[in-house]
Amino acid sequence: MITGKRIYIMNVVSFQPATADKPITGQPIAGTLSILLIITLIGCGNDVTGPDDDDCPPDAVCVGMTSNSFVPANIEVEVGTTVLWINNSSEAHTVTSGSNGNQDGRFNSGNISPDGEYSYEFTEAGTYHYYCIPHVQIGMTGTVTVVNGNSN
Ligand SMILES: [Cu+2]
Repeated sequence: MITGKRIYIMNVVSFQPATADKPITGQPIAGTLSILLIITLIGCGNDVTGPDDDDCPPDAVCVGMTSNSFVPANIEVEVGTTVLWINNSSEAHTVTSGSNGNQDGRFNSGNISPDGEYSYEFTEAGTYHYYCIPHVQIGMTGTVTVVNGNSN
């Protein structure tokens, strides 16, 4: 019993230098937090999807949605192309045709939840402006320019 107590005390005493070392052991933790922060920032970067994104099917042209923008905002596609909007952000968005917050009635996705998608096939040449209803006032707008394909 007495030996056990002594061991206990020894442990407490030997624990003391470990506590003094805390700033040193704290550095790797801070480093880990920095790495996590960097990963988080890179993760935000991954929200930016586009035509080359892995989530984009080979037969579609894709536009990503960040928290406040379409990426890329302006695209040009050939007639008959299906454009797929992918919401990789943490906010709900809409893909609504029209400009300056005025719908033209051509298409409207309704709310697209995070991880949600919306697609629309453009069957006629022209310039199609669209916007996100919740975020149009902070400039979340885009344009799809549809051109006649080259007959090879
Ligand atoms: Cu939005």
